[in-house]
Order: sequence, then structure tokens, then C-alpha cells
Amino acid sequence: TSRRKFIKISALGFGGVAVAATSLESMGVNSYLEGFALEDSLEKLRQTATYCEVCFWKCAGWVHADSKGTIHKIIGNDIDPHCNGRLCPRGTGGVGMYTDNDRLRKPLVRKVIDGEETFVETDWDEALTLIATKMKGIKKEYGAESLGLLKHGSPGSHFEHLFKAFGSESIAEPAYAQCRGPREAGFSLTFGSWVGSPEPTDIRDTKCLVLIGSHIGENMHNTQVQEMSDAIDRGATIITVDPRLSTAASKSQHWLAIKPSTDIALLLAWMNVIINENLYDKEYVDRYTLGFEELKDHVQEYTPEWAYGVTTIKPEEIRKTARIMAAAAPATIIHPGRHVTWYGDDTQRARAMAILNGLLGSWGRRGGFYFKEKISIPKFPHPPYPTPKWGWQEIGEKYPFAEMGITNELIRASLPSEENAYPIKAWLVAGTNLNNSIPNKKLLEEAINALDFMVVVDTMPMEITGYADVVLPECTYLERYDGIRSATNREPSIALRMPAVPPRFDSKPAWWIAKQLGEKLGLHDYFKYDDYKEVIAWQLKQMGTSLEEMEKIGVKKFPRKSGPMYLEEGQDYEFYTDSGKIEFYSAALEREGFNPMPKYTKHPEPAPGYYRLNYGRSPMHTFSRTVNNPNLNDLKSENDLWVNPKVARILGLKKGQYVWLENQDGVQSSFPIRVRVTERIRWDSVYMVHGFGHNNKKLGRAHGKGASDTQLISQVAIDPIMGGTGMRGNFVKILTENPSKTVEV
Ligand code: MGD
Ligand code: SF4
Repeated sequence: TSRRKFIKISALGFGGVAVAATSLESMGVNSYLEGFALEDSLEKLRQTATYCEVCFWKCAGWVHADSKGTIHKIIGNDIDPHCNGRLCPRGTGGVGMYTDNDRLRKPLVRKVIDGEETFVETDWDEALTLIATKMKGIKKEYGAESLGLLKHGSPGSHFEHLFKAFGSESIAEPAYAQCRGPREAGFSLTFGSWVGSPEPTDIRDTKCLVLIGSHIGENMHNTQVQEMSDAIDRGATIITVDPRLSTAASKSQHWLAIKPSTDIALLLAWMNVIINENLYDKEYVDRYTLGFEELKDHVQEYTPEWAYGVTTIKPEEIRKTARIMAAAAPATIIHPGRHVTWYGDDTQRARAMAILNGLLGSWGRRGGFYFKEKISIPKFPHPPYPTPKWGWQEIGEKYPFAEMGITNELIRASLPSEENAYPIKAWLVAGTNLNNSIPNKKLLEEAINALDFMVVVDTMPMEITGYADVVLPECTYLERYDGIRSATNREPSIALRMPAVPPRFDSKPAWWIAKQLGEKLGLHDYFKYDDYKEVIAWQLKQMGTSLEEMEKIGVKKFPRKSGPMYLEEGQDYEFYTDSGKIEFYSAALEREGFNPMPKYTKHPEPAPGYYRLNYGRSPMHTFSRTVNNPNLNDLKSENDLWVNPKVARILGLKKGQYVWLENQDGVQSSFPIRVRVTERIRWDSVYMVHGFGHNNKKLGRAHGKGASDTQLISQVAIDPIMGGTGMRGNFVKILTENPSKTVEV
């Protein structure tokens, strides 16, 4: 039986609403209220700087609020290179994260009352004392390393500091092994550099943009969408490879409706054409690359005729698009994608994309990829971190090219096993709804059940909060200071986030929570400030600016120091790879027993009556975090299932009808999903937007709306190179009646 039953937080009648502001003052945290207390009788709106937390593009903006705490609007900061003054619908709707009345309000502790597990409201001191006591206990019994941090977004960095100070580097986030990891491994093995975020794709000046499963426009990464739309107006050619007519595909001159899971075959055939027709950039290849001859031999067998049999894309179409890319080169981008954990050979697919960019000479060239730069933020002084005996590297040691913690391995390390050399006993989960982001629900639940202790820091009562021993309510990004934003771009810039309004209810910022825990753990020297504002002010001063200046401008740009954005004609350049060259042939991969050049491998196909489950993004939502947001829920409240008319005919499905799904392992969707009959999806696949199908009843708007793709992903193909979880090898059958099933909650 499961000790850690999911608790319906809805069972509680939150009583402590009215205490919010007073309790803050009484705890001495009244610095938030500064400025708000200065009642402006004319109700002129106060404008405060922020950067968005609705997705991880981190656009900088201005929050307009009145002194009563009503946020009137959030707009983009004109000088910010991440947004050029325009926020996406989610960024504008970010205010809903603040106004959502379903928010977590007070710390909650799991207790057994009358034999039933339930959450009981508590105060911060009791909750934090309990956590600190448990942390000390685990450190004493197993070592600090046995505390795992699973995190995402801004709150994560504050807890990362706490964990490192305490002696644990057992840290991971889904943005790596469930998202970008394979492309970072593939591109860094080829060019010696991560792609990073924002991607250094020079879409602004491109002549040909090739999207392989990237659905820019539905995936609303702000300036990328802006630049792509300008590129279309300028007449750039867009080539989209997608089994679905995505928004991007509908704007493309060439939509290659590829058979899912065969992209590497297409990439190899494109290389075959470009090499055999002498369309590659000879000078660039001679000067900067390693392994061209091996690559040439390697791709000979992958002719367009061969690829036709695999991908269902006609040889003429493969040849034509290869020639278009080459004619536009080097202003051609084979876009590296973002969420790329699909089939388990994803690093090799990323390698194929990187190599194709190399053949076309687009890395370091205008209209291809620019050399990005960011400015580093000075570290606020603290004693050195202790050196843990083991950490994320050891936990993920099976995967030689992992450069960050692998969530799924940290989760596996939490299962009870005698062979486990790196046992994880407790988790702190901050800003990630693991039930919706990690595939293989069974493994996740087994691991959670095995834990001694689990804390969740979130703004909302999400699925993951239901499994916690202690739930801590963080205030939203609109109510707090956070680390200074510094990200790679054409030119370095920084952005400030400061509170626009005081925290609602009894919520607190992550920096405050981390500091209180630090104090209780005897780590005062790592937290020598009363307010995070002091840290920011100190850092800004070191950078030649000040908090006062940043409050006025929100974003500050700095000149580039690393040299020009593009290679100059005939310039010698050393890449950060082992050889200093762009590596078409990877000796590093070969040394570890992997293919030094990408090969096509066949993946499982759907059995009769099953369809491949494909999923993606909506411009109105980010993962699972926004579905309950009142503003964004208004725009899109549930997902639907894209079904090809041929399939609809066979199954007798009608537009708008609700259906249930069951995957190849008999896992059924908890909630029904509405059918959308459309030619825009191939007949062998179905498609839904990720993030819906919430099962926490406390989410008033999101609960039970649409289906969860994650729930239906029980087959995971792990990338042996970096540990990513390939999630697109799952197949569903469509049920027109509610199957008898156990409801989850
Ligand atoms: P969300 O589902 O949005 O994303 O995975 P997650 O980071 O887990 O969950 C975010 C959580 O953070 C929510 O519980 C939200 O309430 C909380 N939150 C939001 N703001 C704050 C805050 O300010 N403070 C705190 N403490 N909490 C906050 C994303 C991951 O998922 C990624 S990056 C990708 S690319 C993958 N996408 C993906 C997919 O497309 N399909 C499937 N099936 N799985 C996927 N998993 C991956
Ligand atoms: Fe926010 Fe949209 Fe920018 Fe993402 S792209 S950071 S959601 S405004």
C-alpha cells in the first residue's frame, strides 16, 4: 500500500486568507510593502520592471499596478532583445498567475487524522523547522548527497544555492533530459558549443529556414516568432518537416509530411545530395571541419530513393529542398529544435542537423547561426561550497555525454535497491510539476513512495503537490525579486525582476524560503542578507550600474567582448571541440562505443488499430503551468485530439465528439478529449497539445479538462549518449465509450 497517497487539497477549507499582509509585517518582511504604502491619491499606476516566468524565453517587461495591488497590465520592454517591446499572449496573461484564487495560500503539512492522510495548514516557522530537521536527519544518516533537488525556473536557482551550501549536488531539471539535452549534446559534439537559450539562430537575416518538428508559432518563443514572421515577409524560404501541418508548415513553401521517427533518414539523404552534387561550402568545409571524406563515404548508401522508402518523402522533393538550402547557404538554418527527446536516438539526430549546418557553412555566418554572447553576473560573496562525495554526475554516470543532471536517473536513484551506490532519500521539488513533465508515471510513483520525505515549493496546487509531505506556497514572479536575468543573445543584456505588488495570501519568494532554511541549517554565511534586493544591488554595482538605474530602465545592454558575431572571410577559427574543428566524424563518440557519424535506426510502428501519439504546444499555454490561469484558460480551456478524416471515417468519429484513449500498455486517459477531424495530421498519428488533463481537483478551471499526453507515455526510449527520455514511441487506440477504469485521484 502506498504511504504517500495523493491528497486532494480540495478537502481543505483554507481559512487563513485575511492574514496575508499582517503576517508579513509581523514577520519583519515588510520591505515588500515599501512603495505600496505610499498611497498615490491620483492612482497613477506604478510601473515596475520584471521579466516573464510564463515560459523560459524570459522577456522583460513593465508591470503597471495601482497601490491597491491591482495589476492593470504587463507590457514588453522596448529595449529588450528577448521581446522588442512585445509580449506573447501568455506573457500578457501572466497576471492571471497572480490573480488565480486557486493558488496555494499557506504552508501545508501532511498529517494523519482519524486514520486518513490529509494536509493541514501550518505557519512558515513550523513548516521550515520540520524541513530543516528532516534535512539534518538525512544528512546524518546517509550524507547530504542523498537529498535530491528537482527544479525548474527561477525558484530553482535559490534552492540550488541552498543545496550546494548544505553539501548536495544531486540536482536535475526536466529542461535537460525531457527537453533540450540531446540537441546540446549533439551540437556541442559537433561545434563545441551548446545551442542554449535563446537559440543563436540568425532568423532575422536568413534566406532559408528548415524546421524539423519545430513548431515556431505554436511554440511561442517571442523574438524567434517575430523574426520568422519578418523572414516570411522578406521572402525567405521555409521548409518544414513535420507529420502534422503545423502553423509553421502552413506558412512554408515546402511541407514535408514525414513518416514519424524517420527524420535521420531524411537528413542523411539531404547530405547525400548536397555532397554528391557538390553543393556544400567547400572553402568552409576545408578550413573548419574534420571528417568530410568519412562523411562522404558514410552517406553514399543513403540516397533519396532509399529515403523515400523510409520517410515517404518523394526523391524529387528531397533533391529540390536540398538544392534550395544549398542555394541560400550560408544564410540557411537547420533549426536545432527545442523539445527534442523523441525516439532515443535524439543526440544522433541533433548531430545530423549540426553536420548539415556545417556542410552548408551556416555556423558563424550571417543568416545562419551567430556567435552568441552573454555577460556573467558577479557572484555574491559566500564561503566555498563543500565538495560532495557524489552528485548528479555519478547518478547519471551511465551516460558519458550528459552535461547536466538527468531527472529520470535521479528518480531511479530514489528507488530502494541494494545495488544503488547513490541512494536518494528525500526530494525538494521547486517549480516543476513532475507528474506532467516526466514520462513513465509508474517509475515516478514508485520513487515517490520510497522517499523518506518530500517537499514541494509551488505557486499552485498542482499534481505534484498532492504527493508532498510539506507544501510551501511561493509567491508569483510578479510579487518578488529574483536573480538578474542574463542570457545569450546577439549582444549581452541584463534584466531586473522586482515585486510589482505584495505577495497575496501567506506566500513567500523562493529566495526567502531558501534563506530561512539556510539559517535553520546553520548556513548563515551563505545567506548574508536580509532581502535579496541587497544581493541584486551589490551585483549591479559590480557591473557598473545600480538598482536605482535598473528600476528605471528594466533592461541594460552591454557591448560585445568576444569579437564579431560572424566569421570573417578566410578567418582562422578554433572551435571548442577536441580537435578545434567542426567534427563531422566524432572520435569522442567512437571512443565511448557510439556511432561516430549518425545512422538511421528503425523505430517501433503502431500495431493495427493504434496511432502514434504526437504532442506539442499551443501559443496560449506553457506546459502544464498555465492551464488554470484564468486569462489563459479563457483563451483555451482544453486540448483536442487531431484525427485524420480517413481515421475518423473508419472509426465513425464526429467533429467535437469526446473520446477516451488507451495506449499500447493498456494505460487509459483519465479524462475524455474532444475530436478535431483534420487533414493537417497524417493518418498514422494523432496529436494533442501537452499540459492538459489535470487531475488535481483544486485546480478549478483545469481539472478534468482534456487529456494528458504524459499519462499515456509509458514507453520511454532512453538516449544512451546523454540520458534523455524519448517519448514519441507511444501508440494509442481511440475509444468512443468511457472504459471501466479507476479514476486517478
Ligand atoms: P510545468 O508542467 O509547466 O513544467 O516541465 P515543468 O517545468 O514541470 O510545471 C511547472 C510547475 O511550476 C507548475 O507546477 C507551476 O505551478 C509551477 N510554477 C510556476 N511558476 C512558479 C514559480 O514562480 N515558483 C514556483 N515555485 N513554482 C512555479 C517542463 C518540461 O516538461 C519541459 S522544459 C519540456 S520541453 C518537456 N515537455 C513535455 C512535452 O511536451 N510533453 C510531455 N509529455 N512531457 C514533457 N515534459 C517536459
Ligand atoms: Fe513570457 Fe511569452 Fe516571452 Fe515566454 S515568450 S517569456 S511567455 S512573453
